Amino acid sequence: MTNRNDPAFRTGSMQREGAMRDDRLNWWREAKFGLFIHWGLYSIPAGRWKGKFIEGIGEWIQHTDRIPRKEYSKLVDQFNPLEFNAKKWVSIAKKSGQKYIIITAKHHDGFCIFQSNVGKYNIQATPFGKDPLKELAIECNRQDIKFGFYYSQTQDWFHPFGNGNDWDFDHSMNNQDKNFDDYVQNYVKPHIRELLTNYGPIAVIWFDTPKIITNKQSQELLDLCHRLQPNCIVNGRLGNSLGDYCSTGDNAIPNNLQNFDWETCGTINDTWGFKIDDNNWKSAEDLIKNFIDIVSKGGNFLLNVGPTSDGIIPKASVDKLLRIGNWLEKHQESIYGTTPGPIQNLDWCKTTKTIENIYIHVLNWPSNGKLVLPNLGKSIHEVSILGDDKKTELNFENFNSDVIIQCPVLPPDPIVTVVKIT
Ligand code: FHN
Repeated sequence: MTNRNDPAFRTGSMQREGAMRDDRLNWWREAKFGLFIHWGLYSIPAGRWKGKFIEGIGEWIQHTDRIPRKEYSKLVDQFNPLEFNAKKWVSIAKKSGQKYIIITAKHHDGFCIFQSNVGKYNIQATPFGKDPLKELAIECNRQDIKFGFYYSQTQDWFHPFGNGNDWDFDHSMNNQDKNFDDYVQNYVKPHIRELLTNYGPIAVIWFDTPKIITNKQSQELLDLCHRLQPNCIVNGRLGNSLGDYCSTGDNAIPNNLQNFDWETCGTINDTWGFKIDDNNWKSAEDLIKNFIDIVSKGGNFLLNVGPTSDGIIPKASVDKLLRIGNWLEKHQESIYGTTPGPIQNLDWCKTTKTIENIYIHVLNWPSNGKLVLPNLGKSIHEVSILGDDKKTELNFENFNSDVIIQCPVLPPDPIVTVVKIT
Protein backbone atom coordinates (compact mmCIF):
# COMPACT_ATOMS: atom_id res chain seq x y z
CA MET A 1 0.00 0.00 0.00
CA THR A 2 1.39 3.37 -0.86
CA ASN A 3 0.58 6.51 1.01
CA ARG A 4 0.58 9.14 -1.71
CA ASN A 5 -2.09 11.23 -0.10
CA ASP A 6 0.54 12.98 1.93
CA PRO A 7 0.44 16.75 1.26
CA ALA A 8 4.14 16.64 0.31
CA PHE A 9 3.19 14.91 -2.93
CA ARG A 10 0.32 17.25 -3.79
CA THR A 11 2.37 19.54 -6.00
CA GLY A 12 4.92 16.89 -6.81
CA SER A 13 4.39 13.82 -8.84
CA MET A 14 3.37 10.23 -8.67
CA GLN A 15 4.97 7.11 -9.88
CA ARG A 16 2.86 4.43 -11.48
CA GLU A 17 2.25 1.32 -9.35
CA GLY A 18 4.66 -1.40 -10.24
CA ALA A 19 6.77 0.89 -12.41
CA MET A 20 9.78 0.68 -10.10
CA ARG A 21 12.88 -0.36 -11.93
CA ASP A 22 14.90 -2.07 -9.26
CA ASP A 23 18.08 -2.52 -11.23
CA ARG A 24 18.20 1.05 -12.39
CA LEU A 25 17.34 2.42 -8.99
CA ASN A 26 19.72 0.41 -6.82
CA TRP A 27 22.59 2.92 -6.76
CA TRP A 28 20.15 5.80 -6.21
CA ARG A 29 18.46 4.08 -3.28
CA GLU A 30 21.82 3.79 -1.55
CA ALA A 31 23.05 7.24 -2.54
CA LYS A 32 20.54 9.27 -0.46
CA PHE A 33 22.10 12.67 -1.17
CA GLY A 34 22.55 14.62 -4.40
CA LEU A 35 23.54 18.10 -5.55
CA PHE A 36 21.02 20.02 -7.65
CA ILE A 37 22.42 22.90 -9.73
CA HIS A 38 20.24 25.61 -11.27
CA TRP A 39 22.42 27.57 -13.65
CA GLY A 40 21.43 29.60 -16.66
CA LEU A 41 21.03 33.09 -18.12
CA TYR A 42 18.92 34.12 -15.11
CA SER A 43 22.08 34.14 -13.00
CA ILE A 44 23.07 37.37 -14.81
CA PRO A 45 20.16 39.57 -13.66
CA ALA A 46 20.20 37.60 -10.39
CA GLY A 47 16.77 38.87 -9.34
CA ARG A 48 17.01 42.49 -10.58
CA TRP A 49 15.84 43.84 -13.92
CA LYS A 50 16.72 47.34 -15.08
CA GLY A 51 17.61 48.28 -11.51
CA LYS A 52 14.30 46.98 -10.18
CA PHE A 53 14.08 44.26 -7.55
CA ILE A 54 11.92 41.42 -8.91
CA GLU A 55 9.91 39.31 -6.45
CA GLY A 56 10.02 35.52 -6.55
CA ILE A 57 12.58 32.89 -7.38
CA GLY A 58 15.57 33.92 -9.50
CA GLU A 59 15.13 31.55 -12.43
CA TRP A 60 11.55 32.77 -12.92
CA ILE A 61 12.55 36.41 -13.48
CA GLN A 62 11.57 36.41 -17.15
CA HIS A 63 8.11 35.10 -16.32
CA THR A 64 7.56 37.20 -13.21
CA ASP A 65 8.46 40.45 -14.97
CA ARG A 66 6.96 39.40 -18.33
CA ILE A 67 10.27 40.20 -20.02
CA PRO A 68 9.91 39.93 -23.80
CA ARG A 69 11.96 37.03 -25.10
CA LYS A 70 13.71 39.33 -27.56
CA GLU A 71 15.02 41.36 -24.66
CA TYR A 72 15.74 38.48 -22.26
CA SER A 73 17.54 36.43 -24.87
CA LYS A 74 20.11 39.22 -25.31
CA LEU A 75 21.61 37.91 -22.06
CA VAL A 76 23.39 35.30 -24.18
CA ASP A 77 25.85 38.03 -25.20
CA GLN A 78 26.84 38.47 -21.57
CA PHE A 79 27.09 34.85 -20.41
CA ASN A 80 30.78 34.27 -19.88
CA PRO A 81 31.43 32.35 -16.66
CA LEU A 82 35.19 32.62 -16.59
CA GLU A 83 35.44 31.36 -13.02
CA PHE A 84 33.61 28.12 -13.85
CA ASN A 85 35.68 25.17 -12.73
CA ALA A 86 34.11 21.74 -13.06
CA LYS A 87 36.69 20.18 -10.77
CA LYS A 88 35.85 22.62 -7.97
CA TRP A 89 32.10 22.10 -8.31
CA VAL A 90 32.35 18.33 -8.30
CA SER A 91 34.79 18.44 -5.37
CA ILE A 92 32.25 20.43 -3.37
CA ALA A 93 29.65 17.72 -3.94
CA LYS A 94 32.18 15.04 -3.11
CA LYS A 95 33.27 16.69 0.13
CA SER A 96 29.64 17.23 1.09
CA GLY A 97 28.89 13.52 0.84
CA GLN A 98 26.70 13.91 -2.23
CA LYS A 99 26.68 10.97 -4.60
CA TYR A 100 25.04 12.51 -7.64
CA ILE A 101 24.78 15.84 -9.43
CA ILE A 102 21.85 17.03 -11.49
CA ILE A 103 22.24 20.28 -13.43
CA THR A 104 19.75 22.30 -15.46
CA ALA A 105 20.50 21.56 -19.11
CA LYS A 106 17.44 23.62 -20.07
CA HIS A 107 15.19 25.43 -17.60
CA HIS A 108 11.84 27.09 -18.34
CA ASP A 109 13.51 30.12 -19.97
CA GLY A 110 14.45 27.75 -22.79
CA PHE A 111 18.18 28.50 -22.82
CA CYS A 112 20.30 25.36 -23.29
CA ILE A 113 23.50 25.47 -21.29
CA PHE A 114 25.00 22.79 -23.56
CA GLN A 115 26.22 22.59 -27.14
CA SER A 116 23.29 21.68 -29.30
CA ASN A 117 22.61 21.32 -32.99
CA VAL A 118 18.91 21.76 -32.32
CA GLY A 119 18.09 25.45 -32.32
CA LYS A 120 20.51 28.29 -31.68
CA TYR A 121 19.54 29.34 -28.19
CA ASN A 122 22.37 27.57 -26.45
CA ILE A 123 25.84 27.95 -24.96
CA GLN A 124 27.47 28.21 -28.38
CA ALA A 125 25.83 31.61 -28.86
CA THR A 126 27.57 33.00 -25.76
CA PRO A 127 31.08 34.45 -25.52
CA PHE A 128 31.94 31.47 -23.28
CA GLY A 129 31.61 29.07 -26.17
CA LYS A 130 32.68 25.94 -24.23
CA ASP A 131 30.25 23.27 -23.02
CA PRO A 132 30.17 23.26 -19.20
CA LEU A 133 28.12 20.06 -19.14
CA LYS A 134 30.85 18.22 -20.99
CA GLU A 135 33.43 19.38 -18.45
CA LEU A 136 31.15 18.36 -15.59
CA ALA A 137 30.47 14.94 -17.14
CA ILE A 138 34.22 14.28 -17.40
CA GLU A 139 34.89 15.49 -13.88
CA CYS A 140 32.02 13.51 -12.34
CA ASN A 141 33.37 10.42 -13.98
CA ARG A 142 36.83 11.19 -12.52
CA GLN A 143 35.50 11.73 -9.03
CA ASP A 144 33.04 8.85 -9.13
CA ILE A 145 29.89 10.93 -8.86
CA LYS A 146 26.78 10.07 -10.87
CA PHE A 147 25.73 12.77 -13.32
CA GLY A 148 22.30 13.78 -14.57
CA PHE A 149 20.35 16.53 -16.33
CA TYR A 150 17.34 18.61 -15.41
CA TYR A 151 15.27 19.35 -18.54
CA SER A 152 12.10 21.44 -18.69
CA GLN A 153 10.03 19.41 -21.13
CA THR A 154 6.84 21.46 -21.23
CA GLN A 155 7.52 25.02 -20.16
CA ASP A 156 9.72 26.88 -22.58
CA TRP A 157 9.39 30.65 -22.67
CA PHE A 158 11.63 31.00 -25.72
CA HIS A 159 10.25 28.46 -28.17
CA PRO A 160 7.00 29.65 -29.80
CA PHE A 161 5.45 26.18 -29.43
CA GLY A 162 6.61 25.64 -25.85
CA ASN A 163 4.32 26.27 -22.92
CA GLY A 164 4.12 29.15 -20.50
CA ASN A 165 5.03 32.34 -22.34
CA ASP A 166 1.70 34.14 -22.77
CA TRP A 167 3.23 37.61 -23.06
CA ASP A 168 5.04 37.01 -26.36
CA PHE A 169 2.78 34.31 -27.80
CA ASP A 170 -0.95 33.82 -28.01
CA HIS A 171 -1.39 30.21 -26.96
CA SER A 172 -5.15 30.40 -27.19
CA MET A 173 -4.92 30.23 -30.99
CA ASN A 174 -5.92 27.08 -32.84
CA ASN A 175 -3.50 24.23 -33.20
CA GLN A 176 -2.01 24.61 -29.75
CA ASP A 177 -1.99 20.83 -29.19
CA LYS A 178 -0.52 20.22 -32.62
CA ASN A 179 2.14 22.86 -32.06
CA PHE A 180 3.06 21.50 -28.66
CA ASP A 181 3.38 18.03 -30.12
CA ASP A 182 5.63 19.46 -32.82
CA TYR A 183 7.73 20.98 -30.04
CA VAL A 184 7.99 17.64 -28.20
CA GLN A 185 8.79 15.62 -31.33
CA ASN A 186 11.15 18.02 -33.07
CA TYR A 187 12.75 19.95 -30.26
CA VAL A 188 12.52 18.15 -26.91
CA LYS A 189 13.24 14.67 -28.22
CA PRO A 190 16.28 15.72 -30.28
CA HIS A 191 17.65 17.56 -27.21
CA ILE A 192 17.16 14.47 -25.05
CA ARG A 193 18.89 12.44 -27.75
CA GLU A 194 21.87 14.81 -27.63
CA LEU A 195 22.00 14.77 -23.84
CA LEU A 196 21.91 11.00 -23.70
CA THR A 197 24.39 10.49 -26.51
CA ASN A 198 27.11 13.10 -26.11
CA TYR A 199 27.96 13.00 -22.40
CA GLY A 200 28.73 9.39 -21.51
CA PRO A 201 26.64 7.54 -18.93
CA ILE A 202 23.84 9.72 -17.61
CA ALA A 203 22.36 8.57 -14.33
CA VAL A 204 19.18 10.69 -14.20
CA ILE A 205 16.98 12.76 -16.47
CA TRP A 206 15.03 15.08 -14.19
CA PHE A 207 11.95 16.49 -15.92
CA ASP A 208 9.85 19.27 -14.39
CA THR A 209 6.41 20.93 -14.47
CA PRO A 210 4.61 18.50 -16.79
CA LYS A 211 1.53 20.75 -17.15
CA ILE A 212 -0.07 20.03 -20.56
CA ILE A 213 2.08 17.09 -21.64
CA THR A 214 -0.05 14.12 -22.68
CA ASN A 215 0.27 10.55 -21.51
CA LYS A 216 1.54 9.55 -24.98
CA GLN A 217 4.19 12.26 -25.00
CA SER A 218 5.40 11.39 -21.48
CA GLN A 219 5.53 7.70 -22.37
CA GLU A 220 7.49 8.41 -25.55
CA LEU A 221 10.03 10.48 -23.64
CA LEU A 222 10.40 7.79 -21.01
CA ASP A 223 10.90 5.13 -23.67
CA LEU A 224 13.42 7.31 -25.46
CA CYS A 225 15.48 7.79 -22.27
CA HIS A 226 15.45 4.10 -21.47
CA ARG A 227 16.20 3.12 -25.05
CA LEU A 228 19.22 5.41 -25.29
CA GLN A 229 20.53 4.62 -21.82
CA PRO A 230 18.80 1.67 -20.15
CA ASN A 231 20.36 2.50 -16.78
CA CYS A 232 19.24 6.10 -16.75
CA ILE A 233 16.47 6.80 -14.24
CA VAL A 234 13.72 9.32 -14.91
CA ASN A 235 11.95 11.28 -12.19
CA GLY A 236 8.18 11.41 -11.80
CA ARG A 237 7.78 15.00 -12.92
CA LEU A 238 7.84 13.63 -16.44
CA GLY A 239 4.08 13.64 -15.92
CA ASN A 240 1.11 11.30 -16.23
CA SER A 241 2.30 9.11 -13.33
CA LEU A 242 5.26 7.92 -15.37
CA GLY A 243 8.89 7.75 -14.35
CA ASP A 244 11.08 5.60 -12.15
CA TYR A 245 10.58 7.44 -8.86
CA CYS A 246 8.43 10.16 -7.30
CA SER A 247 9.37 13.73 -6.55
CA THR A 248 7.65 15.55 -3.71
CA GLY A 249 6.71 19.20 -4.13
CA ASP A 250 9.65 21.59 -3.77
CA ASN A 251 11.08 21.57 -0.23
CA ALA A 252 8.22 19.30 0.89
CA ILE A 253 8.89 16.42 3.27
CA PRO A 254 6.11 13.86 3.76
CA ASN A 255 4.76 13.42 7.28
CA ASN A 256 5.21 9.66 7.34
CA LEU A 257 7.24 6.75 6.04
CA GLN A 258 6.55 6.11 2.33
CA ASN A 259 6.98 2.67 0.82
CA PHE A 260 7.84 3.71 -2.71
CA ASP A 261 10.88 5.50 -4.15
CA TRP A 262 10.81 9.23 -3.60
CA GLU A 263 13.01 12.30 -3.40
CA THR A 264 12.69 15.78 -1.93
CA CYS A 265 14.48 18.54 -3.76
CA GLY A 266 15.23 21.53 -1.61
CA THR A 267 16.81 24.95 -1.54
CA ILE A 268 19.42 26.30 0.89
CA ASN A 269 17.92 29.80 0.69
CA ASP A 270 14.59 30.55 -1.06
CA THR A 271 15.63 30.62 -4.71
CA TRP A 272 16.94 27.91 -7.04
CA GLY A 273 18.73 30.10 -9.57
CA PHE A 274 21.17 32.67 -8.15
CA LYS A 275 19.51 35.75 -6.70
CA ILE A 276 21.72 38.44 -5.28
CA ASP A 277 19.20 39.65 -2.70
CA ASP A 278 18.25 36.25 -1.30
CA ASN A 279 20.10 35.84 1.96
CA ASN A 280 17.47 33.77 3.71
CA TRP A 281 19.84 30.89 4.34
CA LYS A 282 18.76 27.79 6.22
CA SER A 283 21.19 26.69 8.89
CA ALA A 284 23.40 23.64 8.35
CA GLU A 285 21.79 22.13 11.47
CA ASP A 286 18.31 22.42 9.98
CA LEU A 287 19.45 21.00 6.65
CA ILE A 288 21.06 18.02 8.39
CA LYS A 289 17.88 17.43 10.40
CA ASN A 290 15.76 17.64 7.25
CA PHE A 291 18.09 15.22 5.52
CA ILE A 292 17.85 12.72 8.39
CA ASP A 293 14.07 13.11 8.46
CA ILE A 294 13.90 12.35 4.72
CA VAL A 295 16.17 9.31 4.90
CA SER A 296 14.29 7.94 7.93
CA LYS A 297 11.10 7.99 5.82
CA GLY A 298 12.72 6.28 2.84
CA GLY A 299 13.56 9.28 0.65
CA ASN A 300 16.55 10.95 -1.03
CA PHE A 301 17.56 14.59 -0.64
CA LEU A 302 18.55 16.64 -3.68
CA LEU A 303 19.91 19.89 -2.32
CA ASN A 304 20.25 22.88 -4.61
CA VAL A 305 22.85 25.53 -5.32
CA GLY A 306 22.53 28.44 -7.75
CA PRO A 307 25.95 29.47 -9.10
CA THR A 308 26.60 33.07 -10.13
CA SER A 309 27.01 34.12 -13.75
CA ASP A 310 30.77 34.05 -13.16
CA GLY A 311 30.50 30.37 -12.38
CA ILE A 312 30.91 30.53 -8.61
CA ILE A 313 28.80 28.56 -6.16
CA PRO A 314 27.88 31.10 -3.45
CA LYS A 315 30.10 30.84 -0.38
CA ALA A 316 27.13 30.54 1.97
CA SER A 317 25.94 27.45 0.04
CA VAL A 318 29.40 25.91 0.05
CA ASP A 319 29.78 26.50 3.79
CA LYS A 320 26.50 24.73 4.56
CA LEU A 321 27.28 21.85 2.23
CA LEU A 322 30.69 21.31 3.76
CA ARG A 323 29.22 21.33 7.26
CA ILE A 324 26.75 18.66 6.18
CA GLY A 325 29.72 16.77 4.74
CA ASN A 326 31.59 16.98 8.05
CA TRP A 327 28.64 15.58 9.93
CA LEU A 328 28.17 12.86 7.32
CA GLU A 329 31.79 11.80 7.41
CA LYS A 330 31.37 10.77 11.01
CA HIS A 331 27.87 9.35 10.57
CA GLN A 332 27.84 7.88 7.08
CA GLU A 333 27.06 4.42 8.40
CA SER A 334 23.64 5.57 9.65
CA ILE A 335 22.66 7.13 6.31
CA TYR A 336 24.04 5.52 3.13
CA GLY A 337 22.63 2.14 2.24
CA THR A 338 20.16 2.19 5.12
CA THR A 339 16.41 1.72 5.08
CA PRO A 340 13.85 3.41 7.35
CA GLY A 341 14.12 2.32 10.99
CA PRO A 342 11.50 0.77 13.26
CA ILE A 343 10.56 3.88 15.25
CA GLN A 344 8.64 6.32 13.08
CA ASN A 345 6.33 8.22 15.37
CA LEU A 346 8.59 10.13 17.75
CA ASP A 347 9.45 13.78 17.20
CA TRP A 348 12.72 13.75 19.11
CA CYS A 349 14.36 10.98 17.12
CA LYS A 350 14.51 9.59 13.59
CA THR A 351 15.63 6.06 12.90
CA THR A 352 17.29 4.12 10.09
CA LYS A 353 18.49 0.54 9.95
CA THR A 354 20.68 -2.04 8.24
CA ILE A 355 20.39 -5.81 8.67
CA GLU A 356 22.39 -5.73 11.92
CA ASN A 357 21.95 -2.25 13.33
CA ILE A 358 19.39 0.34 14.24
CA TYR A 359 20.49 3.97 14.25
CA ILE A 360 18.75 6.45 16.52
CA HIS A 361 19.30 10.05 15.36
CA VAL A 362 18.55 12.13 18.43
CA LEU A 363 17.22 15.49 17.28
CA ASN A 364 16.50 16.75 20.80
CA TRP A 365 18.85 15.48 23.45
CA PRO A 366 17.13 14.60 26.76
CA SER A 367 18.43 16.66 29.70
CA ASN A 368 19.20 13.53 31.77
CA GLY A 369 20.76 11.65 28.84
CA LYS A 370 18.17 8.87 29.16
CA LEU A 371 16.63 7.62 25.91
CA VAL A 372 13.37 5.70 26.19
CA LEU A 373 12.70 3.73 23.02
CA PRO A 374 9.42 1.85 22.62
CA ASN A 375 8.92 -1.63 21.17
CA LEU A 376 12.48 -2.49 20.30
CA GLY A 377 12.33 -6.09 21.54
CA LYS A 378 14.89 -7.90 23.65
CA SER A 379 17.56 -8.94 21.21
CA ILE A 380 19.92 -6.00 21.70
CA HIS A 381 23.59 -6.92 22.04
CA GLU A 382 25.35 -3.63 22.26
CA VAL A 383 24.65 0.10 22.29
CA SER A 384 27.21 2.80 21.49
CA ILE A 385 27.51 6.31 20.12
CA LEU A 386 28.27 6.32 16.41
CA GLY A 387 31.65 7.91 15.73
CA ASP A 388 32.89 7.38 19.30
CA ASP A 389 36.54 6.46 18.78
CA LYS A 390 36.73 4.74 22.17
CA LYS A 391 33.67 2.63 21.28
CA THR A 392 32.37 2.91 24.84
CA GLU A 393 29.42 0.60 25.38
CA LEU A 394 26.38 2.31 26.85
CA ASN A 395 24.28 0.77 29.60
CA PHE A 396 20.75 -0.16 28.70
CA GLU A 397 17.84 -2.01 30.27
CA ASN A 398 14.58 -3.47 29.09
CA PHE A 399 11.48 -2.21 30.78
CA ASN A 400 8.32 -3.93 29.55
CA SER A 401 8.62 -3.48 25.79
CA ASP A 402 10.74 -0.32 26.11
CA VAL A 403 14.49 -0.09 26.02
CA ILE A 404 16.05 2.56 28.22
CA ILE A 405 19.54 3.67 27.23
CA GLN A 406 21.74 5.73 29.51
CA CYS A 407 23.73 8.15 27.37
CA PRO A 408 26.05 10.96 28.47
CA VAL A 409 24.13 13.92 29.88
CA LEU A 410 25.57 16.24 27.24
CA PRO A 411 25.10 15.29 23.58
CA PRO A 412 28.42 14.04 22.14
CA ASP A 413 27.72 15.62 18.75
CA PRO A 414 26.88 19.33 18.62
CA ILE A 415 24.41 18.85 15.75
CA VAL A 416 22.80 15.39 15.86
CA THR A 417 24.14 12.49 17.91
CA VAL A 418 23.48 9.00 16.58
CA VAL A 419 23.07 6.06 18.93
CA LYS A 420 23.90 2.75 17.33
CA ILE A 421 22.06 -0.34 18.52
CA THR A 422 23.40 -3.72 17.42
O1 FHN B 1 9.42 25.99 -11.68
C1 FHN B 1 10.44 25.16 -11.22
C2 FHN B 1 11.43 25.89 -10.36
O2 FHN B 1 11.98 26.92 -11.06
C3 FHN B 1 12.52 24.91 -9.92
O3 FHN B 1 13.22 24.41 -11.03
C4 FHN B 1 11.90 23.77 -9.18
C5 FHN B 1 12.84 22.73 -8.69
O4 FHN B 1 12.13 21.64 -8.25
N1 FHN B 1 10.91 23.10 -10.03
C6 FHN B 1 9.86 23.95 -10.54
C7 FHN B 1 8.81 24.20 -9.57
O5 FHN B 1 8.40 23.06 -8.90
